[in-house]
This record gives sequence, C-alpha cells and structure tokens, in this order.
Amino acid sequence: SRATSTFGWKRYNNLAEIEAWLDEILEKYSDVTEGFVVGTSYEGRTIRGIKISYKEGNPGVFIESNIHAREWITSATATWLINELLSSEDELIRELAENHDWYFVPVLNVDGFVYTHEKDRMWRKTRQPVSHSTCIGADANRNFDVHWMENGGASDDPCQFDYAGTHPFSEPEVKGLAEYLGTVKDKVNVLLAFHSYSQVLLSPYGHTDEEVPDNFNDLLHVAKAYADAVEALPYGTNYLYGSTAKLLYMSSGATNDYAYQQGIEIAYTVEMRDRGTFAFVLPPAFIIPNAEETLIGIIALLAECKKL
Ligand code: ING
Ligand code: ZN
Repeated sequence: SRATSTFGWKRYNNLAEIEAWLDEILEKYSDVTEGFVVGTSYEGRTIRGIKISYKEGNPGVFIESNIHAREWITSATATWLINELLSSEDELIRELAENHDWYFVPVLNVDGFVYTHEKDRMWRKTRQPVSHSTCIGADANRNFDVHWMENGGASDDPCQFDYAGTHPFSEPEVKGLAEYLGTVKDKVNVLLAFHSYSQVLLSPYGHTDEEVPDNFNDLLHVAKAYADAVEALPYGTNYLYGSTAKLLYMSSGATNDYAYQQGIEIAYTVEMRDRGTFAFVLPPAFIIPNAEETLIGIIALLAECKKL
C-alpha cells in the first residue's frame, strides 16, 4: 500500500501517512495493540492513540507527542518507538515492551500539524479561532486546567505564542487528552510529553519555583538516569534536567503539571534535539539518532522508577 511504501524515518511523514501506518500496525499486531480515540479536533479530525499491551497488570507509560505543531521530531520519534517496541528482537527492548503498558498519542495537535505541512512550517498552536481577535489558536501546552494563567505563566494575548486560551480546556484537543487520561490514569505511572527543542527534561512545576513536588528527589533521580544513559551513547548528546519553572521559564497549564496533579507521579516534558542549530526544523537524518537516544533514556528512566 501507499503508506507502507512511503512511511519511514528517513523523512518526516504527514498526518495521513502516520494514520495509514498506524492502521497497518494495528492490523499487523492486533493481538497486542488497540487503537483509542482521544477526541475530535477543532477542525473535526479524530485524534488517535495506540495502546500496546502484552499482558495485564503492567505499569502504564503514557506518551503524548506533537501537542505543538511544528515539533515534528516528536511524532517521528513516537512512531519509531511504537515500531521498535512491537518489532525489536533485542532482549532488553523486548523486556521493556512486554513489561509495560504503552499509551501513545503520536499527534495530539492534529489541526496544527496539518497546517505546518500545508501552510506554515513554524505554526505552534491549535487552529481554533478566538472570537475577539484576528489571531488564531491557543498554546495547547498552556491550556490544561492546572494553575491556569497563574504567575504570568502564559499570555492572555491571542496573538502570542503562549496564549493560554479563553479558559482552561477551551481547546478540544486538550480537553480530549485530559478526559482520556482520566480513564487510564490509575494504570499509568509515568507520563512523558514530547517536545523540541533544547535537550532538557522538565519536571513539575511550571507555575512556581517556590514550591517543589513531594517526590522531587525521585523526579531528579529518574531524570539523571535518562540523561546519563543518553550521554553514554556515542552521539555526544547531553540533557539537562530540573523543574520547568527553574530551568526554563514560568509556564502554567502544561501536560506534565496536569498529569502530576492527577496523580501520575513521574511526569516529564522531554525537550528533544537540538540546542538551536536547526531548532524546530531538525533535518530528517537526525530522526533515528534522536529516537535511539529517547529509547535508551526511557529504558534508564523506567529502570530507575523500579528502584523507587
Ligand atoms: N517548550 C515547552 C513549552 O511549552 C515547557 C516548555 C515545558 C513549558 C513544560 C511548560 C511546561 O513552551 C517548547 N519548546 O514547547
Ligand atoms: Zn513544545
């Protein structure tokens, strides 16, 4: 089929290609996968996910990617990980795959993602118009109902890149993710929100640097494990880690803060390659190296979680 012949990790794939590939994966691995629906986007697209489960009672790992439209490396990496978990014959990866339940949402911001492919490569936000403005879209990673708009952690100007939306969950994509997460959160121990770029691992909180999560030491330990594992690879990539507010900037209403508030104790934003050379337009030659790093990082993080 068209998807089989065109899909891969040597270039970036568009939404139609990713969805056609997902359908093939769901069919090929139907005994251990199931599709799920997160919701419907503003423009009416179905936001899809895939669960991988080899047995019951495994700890759950939730991976959100491409909430920001232009961060193409995130869905390329997520799809590579899905493929690896299902098809790798490496013993370590088989163990990883079969002893966790995996929930992937490869492209959350579907409307924005399509827009980056067809109109504006640098689009970040959703595509829902704002009634009192000519500017379009909200920053979905500022729209969760968690300390929404506190401490200047987002903008109330619809023309800014970090516009928080008219109210918490004003964006259907974000509301959909929160609702779906609500149905599985009791089975999920780890949530990773994939972003680019910066090479940092960001823990809660984003809305304050004056308060730290109860398990802040655990959060630091698992991030150190991830960063150390990536650094041990021959690529020479290194990651920094710490809380969003301390390491980056004050920002409210993000996925990982929401997940943490909902009881998912290990909740990280993973900002992938690079450090600004190519920034959001990371050349496709880096997809596989970045994905391999992510896999090694996740293996180390989950091994560390087991010790907690
Ligand atoms: N960076 C993230 C952003 O949403 C972030 C950083 C992470 C903010 C977690 C808040 C919480 O701005 C990018 N590049 O999107
Ligand atoms: Zn982002």
